[in-house]
Amino acid sequence: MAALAADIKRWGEELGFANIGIAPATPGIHAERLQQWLSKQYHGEMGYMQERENLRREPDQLQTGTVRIISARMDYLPSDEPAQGNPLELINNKPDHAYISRYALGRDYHKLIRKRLSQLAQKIEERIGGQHRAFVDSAPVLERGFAEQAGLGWIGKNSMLINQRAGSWFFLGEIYTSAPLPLDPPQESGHCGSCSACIKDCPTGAIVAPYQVDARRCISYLTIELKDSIPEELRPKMGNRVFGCDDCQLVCPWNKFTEHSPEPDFQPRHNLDNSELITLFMWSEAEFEQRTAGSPIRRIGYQRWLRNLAVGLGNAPYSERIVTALETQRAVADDNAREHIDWALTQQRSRI
Ligand code: B12
Ligand code: SF4
Repeated sequence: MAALAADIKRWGEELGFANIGIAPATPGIHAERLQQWLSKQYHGEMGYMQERENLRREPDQLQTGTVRIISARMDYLPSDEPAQGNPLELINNKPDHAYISRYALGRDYHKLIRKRLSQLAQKIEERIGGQHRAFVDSAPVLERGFAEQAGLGWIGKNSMLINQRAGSWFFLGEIYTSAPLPLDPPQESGHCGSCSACIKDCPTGAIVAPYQVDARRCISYLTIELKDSIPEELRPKMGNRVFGCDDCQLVCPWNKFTEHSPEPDFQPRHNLDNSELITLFMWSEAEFEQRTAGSPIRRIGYQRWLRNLAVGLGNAPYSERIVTALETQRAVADDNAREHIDWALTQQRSRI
């Protein structure tokens, strides 16, 4: 089993993973923390977090016979992307430009990571038989908890898994396996020390206590998960962040040590890292469908894209071009998007 574990790590590297670690199939304290988080209703409209809670707590229920979780991480920051600095420039000094979170600039990671993990699972099966199943993100898996137990990093005050060498700009994925592989030691936790930059700089105050994110206030949730109206009191705080949010990673000192991704799939597409809000807002539905094919942005659909961009435009300095764009797109917006457009028009006109 020790030789197999070494091979799995080598195969993982060959498949583009930055690190692989092995955890027990018992989430322990992480399951209790999930329970606390749910009882405070921090999951908001993400009903799937509550409904499949037992599967998160008991890996064996998700995949019978699981005794170990092979946890893997893959860096995603594009190779020419600075880890800190420039993205903050876009947020702080270019309010008429859109900020799209770094993970969503290129192709959707789910397929790529699941495919690579399935290839790894296949190699394990060829070697020893048994059952080995790959998961990434959308499955009921406590990914950060297992990654911490597998020694891939520690859960920081912003609740991100942070790696001492690579910061937090990476995705996680797992293989649930019936192979009793030797366990990796967890990384020593608590490297955040007295730093609380993420808590202080979160635009909406979503990190309500160290390690606890109230998703209902998190811009990532508001722009990607929430289907209905974005609470009005939070809209001005969102600035130009129109799909996801990275502030709590951009200010994290550990991200000075970020490793960049060599994956061509994670390179920005369609100038999404440097576009005016108006340009994206004026896309027709057909353009949205075509330009977001294979991107994580596709998931929110055209109307929520308009909704989010309308909030950004409402927060931008007054411009006649913006008012005209809002009035034009009002005609194709559904009720929800239109309500946000009307809010944005009121904001714009209040600045004349
Ligand atoms: C639901 C979800 C969200 C929600 C809720 C986020 C949250 N913090 O819970 C929303 C939509 C807001 C979100 C946002 C983002 N997400 Co998200 N999300 C998930 C998902 C599907 C489940 C997370 C979960 O279980 N939450 C429940 C809470 C309880 O668990 P947790 O966040 O891991 O928190 C742990 C600690 O905070 C700690 N804890 C909690 N309470 C307490 C109390 C004390 C006292 C202590 C000590 C500890 C502690 O214990 C928890 C369990 O270990 C995972 C994928 C997965 N299947 O796991 C991706 C995932 C966590 N997201 C990811 C990413 C990239 C993001 C964003 C960066 C995307 C973006 N740029 O917009 C943001 C980051 C926001 C943030 N600071 O968390 C990555 C994170 C990779 C990493 N390096 O950590 C994951 C792993 C997806 C993936 N496969 O790569 N996400
Ligand atoms: S992603 Fe943005 S809104 Fe969410 S916790 Fe981090 S800084 Fe706050």
